[in-house]
Amino acid sequence: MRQIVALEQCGDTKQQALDAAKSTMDQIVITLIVFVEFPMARGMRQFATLIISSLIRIIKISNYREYENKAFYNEGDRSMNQFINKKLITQGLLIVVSAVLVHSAFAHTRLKVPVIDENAAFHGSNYNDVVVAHGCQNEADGNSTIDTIGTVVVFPDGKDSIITVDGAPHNGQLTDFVTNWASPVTIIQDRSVFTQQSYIADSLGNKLGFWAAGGNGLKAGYRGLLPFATAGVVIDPASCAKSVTFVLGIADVCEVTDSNGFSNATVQLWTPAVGSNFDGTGLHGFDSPATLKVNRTIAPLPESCGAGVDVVVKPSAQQLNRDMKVIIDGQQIWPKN
Ligand SMILES: [Cu+2]
Repeated sequence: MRQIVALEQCGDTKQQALDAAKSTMDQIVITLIVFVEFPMARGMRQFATLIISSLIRIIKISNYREYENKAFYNEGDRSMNQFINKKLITQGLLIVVSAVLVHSAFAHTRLKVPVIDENAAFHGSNYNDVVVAHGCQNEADGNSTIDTIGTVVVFPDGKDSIITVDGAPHNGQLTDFVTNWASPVTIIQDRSVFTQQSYIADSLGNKLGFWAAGGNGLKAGYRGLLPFATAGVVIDPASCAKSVTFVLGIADVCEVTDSNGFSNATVQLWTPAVGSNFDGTGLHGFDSPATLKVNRTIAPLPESCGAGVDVVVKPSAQQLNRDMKVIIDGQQIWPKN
């Protein structure tokens, strides 16, 4: 039972996962939690390395405890290591296979196509979906059994956004790397999940996101695809960017509340923790946002750039506070004022 609950709550912290491992010696469940906790945007290779090293560490902890339980204590370190290594080999394959299976079954809300190529400025667009992964968690057993009634999706505006270059803060503008970012989102009309859709735009009319709500909503236990297109993104040929990753703010709303009413039962917040009203500190999905990575594929890197740099663009707290809203006929519906 404990295992099932742990699996359902894929946003548990790694420390919670480790604590559970220590008490139950249930390596597989814990491995899965660690697996889904890391954001995909860091790149698959780095991701896999992290997972494998976490796996080995966790297995070692629990094997060591098993070793202690079996009272091999007095035989010294050598027999302990032999015992642990033998166990590692027999457990490793099973765990990796399980982790891959469960990752696909218990993902957070993400974009269906999280990595795209650059696209020609005036003609291109990339078709995509927000994949709403699960509903909200009821308070009785923590399972995700509460239906989703709406979703709000916001891209960084590129004006007051938080930009990093290879992880270091960048004091310049997004235009140092991407020259045509203004109005990235086009809604694709679709009433299959929610019956109403509308743009979220800035005061100049730039379309920075959208919300979708209404109708019967998304039944818990089902997945929802919310289709949209992004405009062509072109990386400045003179820049050293080999990729630009846009971090989104997404809210899957299960019950309309004000921000004081945010809980795992009322909303799932997939936002970067930038100090906005939508950080969701301590809630499921904390600081685990969806991302759209645009790889440089048109102009080659200038030679002086060497290997090039990875740029990450997050929306500012001010932008999220301004834009993460559902407004219908001039009236703010979510969050409640
Ligand atoms: Cu989740």
